[in-house]
Amino acid sequence: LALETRLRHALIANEFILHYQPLIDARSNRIAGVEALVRWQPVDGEMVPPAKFIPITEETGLIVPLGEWILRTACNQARAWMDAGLPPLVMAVNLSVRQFQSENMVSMVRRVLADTGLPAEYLELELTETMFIERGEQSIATLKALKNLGVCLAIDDFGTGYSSLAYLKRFPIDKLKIDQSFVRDLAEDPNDREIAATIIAMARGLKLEVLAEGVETEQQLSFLQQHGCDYYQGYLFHRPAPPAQLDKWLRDKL
Ligand code: G
Ligand code: G
Ligand code: MN
Ligand code: NA
Repeated sequence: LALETRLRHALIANEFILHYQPLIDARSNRIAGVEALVRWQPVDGEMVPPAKFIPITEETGLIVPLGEWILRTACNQARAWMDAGLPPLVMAVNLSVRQFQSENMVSMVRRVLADTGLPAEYLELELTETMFIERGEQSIATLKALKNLGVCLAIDDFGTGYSSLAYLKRFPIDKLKIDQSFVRDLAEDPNDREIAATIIAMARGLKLEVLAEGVETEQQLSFLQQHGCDYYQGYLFHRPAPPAQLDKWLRDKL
């Protein structure tokens, strides 16, 4: 069967699942939130990573209903953790370009927040720089409408896009997520150290929060600490995991 047809069926058959990866607050060393990461778990097959199917869902438009399912499931999970008595955590959800540019995006987010009862301040939407290259004015309008809902806006994979930095002063952004390609070789590559340090300094100057992705070693962590990074995410702390596996960790670390 064509992959597109299998993916449409997978959405109906409820074969998608979300894993969650903790985001660590540098000051308290506790969990500030989690990022939702989608996987496809066919009933009779191996788990498929998003890189293998998200691009096809983007091309076919299936990302719009899938993206709504992801947002709803993530917000429900955040609400469930809250209702279970855990201190509130931020739920970070990735948006794709096609989703961001779809007509009813803002009303969809508003509806999901209302349906799930998650306060907007606990939802963080991860955007990418490529979303802003075209349709600049339209992007600003969408971002402002999202901000007006009360959600947080983060730039994912920061530093890898081709857009200009001008959007940083015009768009209502709250957080930069330093792409893991700059974190990976921090110990060996002086250029990466310079780039990471500069992004952190720039974020501070612009009064944005900054998170480093892909933190795997104590050495990377210590460099980022010295430069005043606000949040970390990476295998050093926790891999993306199903919610049941995170429950105990969340109770200890929140
Ligand atoms: O989860 P992984 O660990 O393999 O994620 C790989 C990439 O897939 C991420 O960098 C992200 O761009 C994309 N991705 C993962 N989950 C989602 C999601 O829920 N929505 C969208 N649009 N992209 C996602
Ligand atoms: O949304 P984004 O493109 O940032 O997706 C994050 C991706 O990074 C996911 O695929 C996730 O599984 C992966 N990831 C998270 N932590 C680490 C890490 O410490 N090392 C590596 N190599 N990948 C990571
Ligand atoms: Mn992300
Ligand atoms: Na990223």
